[in-house]
Amino acid sequence: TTSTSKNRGLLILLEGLDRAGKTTQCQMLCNSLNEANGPGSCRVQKVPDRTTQIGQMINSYLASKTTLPDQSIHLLFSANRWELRQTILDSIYSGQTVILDRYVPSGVAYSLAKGVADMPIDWCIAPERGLPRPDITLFLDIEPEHANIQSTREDFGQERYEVSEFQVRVRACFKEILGDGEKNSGVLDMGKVITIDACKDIKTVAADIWQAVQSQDVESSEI
Ligand code: FDM
Repeated sequence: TTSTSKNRGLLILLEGLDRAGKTTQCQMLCNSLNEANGPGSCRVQKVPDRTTQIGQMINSYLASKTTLPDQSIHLLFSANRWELRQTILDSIYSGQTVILDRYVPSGVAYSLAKGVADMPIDWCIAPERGLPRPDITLFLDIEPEHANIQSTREDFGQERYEVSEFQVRVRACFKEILGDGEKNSGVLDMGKVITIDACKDIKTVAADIWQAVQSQDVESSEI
């Protein structure tokens, strides 16, 4: 059911709040898939990609070194994904599975959570239309107040959005836009959406993610 039996790789998205363990779990899943399907058969793509020029603008905004209108930073995050579009498609159609560490749902949820009057949900989603659609989205769910237990990041609180009350609102927005369980039950079509309890220990979460990916019968349709 996974990439080896198909002529294209999978697009797998891991989403969740800051400190949900996404980066660790992306790496663990990637290692497992490379073991199962051969070295290089899978790679992780961090979003935002802070290495591009747009990524550097995003980075200085997140570090509060620059200020930007909420609309501008929203569009820069989206533009950063559009920069990645072709390399993601190239990887997938060459047979490589790509694991995304954040993507469109973060773009919509973090902006919506700001509660800006002239940035309603359809405005937030509009620039995302046409980006590659994940086959499967794993939402790593945590209670915001439990966020730091799992984290390997000791620098939490340094960046702009790393404030507890804001994280509570982001979580509600994630749930609104992703829905729960069935395909297309949310506002965004992010493929099959599966919620993972990310408050469990790292190995259990990794096993739950592995099982979800294995049990997923992915269509080999166009992305
Ligand atoms: N973020 C991330 C957004 O606000 N919009 C987006 O489109 C994306 C991809 O930026 F606070 C936020 C989410 C988080 C920060 O942090 C990126 P990490 O540590 O690079 O995931």
